[in-house]
Amino acid sequence: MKNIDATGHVTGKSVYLDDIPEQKGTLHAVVLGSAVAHGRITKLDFSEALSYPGVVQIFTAKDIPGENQIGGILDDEPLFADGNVHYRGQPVALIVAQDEFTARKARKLIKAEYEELTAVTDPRKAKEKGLLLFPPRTFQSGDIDNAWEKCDYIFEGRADTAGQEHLYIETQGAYVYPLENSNLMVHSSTQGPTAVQKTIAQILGLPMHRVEVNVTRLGGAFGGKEDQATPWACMAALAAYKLHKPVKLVLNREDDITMTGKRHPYSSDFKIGLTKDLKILAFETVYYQNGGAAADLSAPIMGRSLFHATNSYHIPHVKATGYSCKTNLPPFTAFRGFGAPQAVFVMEAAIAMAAEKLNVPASIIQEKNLIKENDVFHYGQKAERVNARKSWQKMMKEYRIGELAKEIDDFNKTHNTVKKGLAVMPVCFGISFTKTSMNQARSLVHIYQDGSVGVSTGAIEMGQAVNTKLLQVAAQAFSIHPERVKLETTNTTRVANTSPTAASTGADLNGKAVLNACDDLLKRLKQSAAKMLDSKPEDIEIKDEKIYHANTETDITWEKLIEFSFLERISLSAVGHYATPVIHFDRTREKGHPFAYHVYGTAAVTVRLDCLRGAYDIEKVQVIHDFGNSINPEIDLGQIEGGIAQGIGWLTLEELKFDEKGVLLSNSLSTYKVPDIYAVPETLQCKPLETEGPELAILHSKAIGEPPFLYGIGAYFALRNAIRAFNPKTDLQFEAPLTPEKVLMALYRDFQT
Ligand code: LUZ
Ligand code: MOS
Repeated sequence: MKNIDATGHVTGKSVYLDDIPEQKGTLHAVVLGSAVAHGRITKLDFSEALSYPGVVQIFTAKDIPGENQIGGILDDEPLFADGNVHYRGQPVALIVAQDEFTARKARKLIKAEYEELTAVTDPRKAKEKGLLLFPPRTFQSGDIDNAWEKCDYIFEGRADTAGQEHLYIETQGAYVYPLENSNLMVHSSTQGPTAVQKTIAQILGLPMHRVEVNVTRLGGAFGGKEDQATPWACMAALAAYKLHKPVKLVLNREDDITMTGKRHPYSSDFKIGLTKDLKILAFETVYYQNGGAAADLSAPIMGRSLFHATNSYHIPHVKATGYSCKTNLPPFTAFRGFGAPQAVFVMEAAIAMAAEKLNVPASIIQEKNLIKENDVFHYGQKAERVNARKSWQKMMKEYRIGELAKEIDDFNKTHNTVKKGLAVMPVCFGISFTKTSMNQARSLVHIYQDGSVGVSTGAIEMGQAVNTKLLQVAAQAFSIHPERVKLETTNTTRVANTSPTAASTGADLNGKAVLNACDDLLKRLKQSAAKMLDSKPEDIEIKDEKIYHANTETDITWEKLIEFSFLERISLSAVGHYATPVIHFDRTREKGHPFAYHVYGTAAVTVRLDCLRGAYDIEKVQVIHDFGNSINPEIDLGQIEGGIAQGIGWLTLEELKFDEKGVLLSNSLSTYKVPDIYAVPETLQCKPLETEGPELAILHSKAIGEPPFLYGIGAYFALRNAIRAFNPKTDLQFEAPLTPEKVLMALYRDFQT
């Protein structure tokens, strides 16, 4: 089954926000962001801007009829700055004009002055000053304090990862127009239409039912639109509501990069204790998360870091503590992996340090400590249907990694200025929103009189092809041709109270809700077929658009059955609801069963390093991935490839840099290097670990969105091994990204010929 969007994408006909035809009289808006990272607004003079021809109105905090508040979890984030500013780019005002060019011109004519205060950009400094977004949180298992004396080796270190720009191709934006009675129609490029609806209602002081949010698809999101699509929709809605005019607000790339949050930078400490036979007995870590200027999703992101503190390993004594630190940077937000990649990097850094100090390959420590069936994760969930070791072993065997390691050793012995490095990267990712209540979804399925089917869900199509999967689910459930099924836009009046499409759960939650509605409809259809055939519903089956009675094909087709059912006045519409069973979590003890299941896999990453220039290639990434029973292997492979490229970019190329005054220096694609075709692996092989797949995965097809991102972390450690093959004495901190510049310096630090 091909991605149903493939032709539209290739021919440029797929509809994104900016392709929606503009209504007559549409106005355009741009946002004025704070020029300083921390301060007080002392002057805001709009007079010149307002008198510029074509400018309609300028809105600020005082124009908000409801609450000036957009915080999704904590009420700590105003839509427009109210006197104080907390990061550079923080929205201060909205300029609305007849066209975007005029609005931009007018923005330059605004006279804004600030009394600048000291900006904090470093999370550890923020922690010292007591600037925390939330109280710290600790996950603990075993008895860490008494474990250290049982360890034969103890190593301590620090590991830092930088942030990451989402770089969705479609920037943030919204288009809002008033309907009758000043109700609002909102088109938004959001992963969370309900969040947009709810927050607009709060900003305008309206009940939610007066705000309709519609989403066709997004040009990428990666977490950046889980809740940071909301403010722009609120601003457009405010202007549309106040002016009774259609208003469009689409950020250009520069505004988007400077005003929105990114992946959280983390600075972390770790301590790892091992026995003589290389069992990890104890692991302690402290994460200093750079949260930015407002809470946003920092708390659940820290939560996921704590859950993934031990990656795919079972460690009997664990203590992980997280500080969400408040800094004067844009509020950092969800990004593919949602805090897990940062934590997994720390775990792998600890293992790498132990391996280097003990002069053994890291893979020996990794393999020895992989989690096994019935081990208990440090948060209390028992590990079931564990595929950590199986995927490891299959990877070793299928790709002959033992031989590869030897070849690389030989290569390094015979080459002086080119070195190779290998790293093995096991992955374990928990599937479910960590907040149990978010694990619910609904669908609305209509069968039309002609037998065609319309499916609405809360899932957002953002390029991951969730709509294709949902279409497959409905077509399979009814056993009808996929062409009979259409995926409708995501709309809050058809499917209400949606969770964002996030946490890799889009296909699982919404797919189960679709199945549920289809099952209801099937029950009704079987009753009606039984009536047609003067039989019992239990004896009816629908297969390939034919009705079977007692396993015998009849001359009743799907179309005939639908027509008959309609005339019988049977409802051909159903709402499906799904709430993940089994999961629960107790925040007071930090123990429970938060995840429906885990996704496992192992990758081997080979890099080739030019030791004269510091330039490198990712030669090979070889993966065994646990798809369960993939519903669409090609789409899933696409997610693996994209995730790996994005992970490699995060740790080797993308250098998100703010200066000490909180100014983003890497604010364009000329200063922020993202992976291109040359940065992706020359060879990328991925084979499935053949498993049944859990019942809680949609049709046993495991969630795919986020887990593969973690394979990219292997590139960092492979590169590190290549550097050390050239210069074993180098003092190389665990500091990502490992850009070519840093690689070059590391190659020649304390270099001895
Ligand atoms: N979003 C969220 C997520 O709200 N909760 C989560 O647990 C999560 N996990 C991954 C990605 N987004
Ligand atoms: Mo996400 S990081 O699943 O929005």
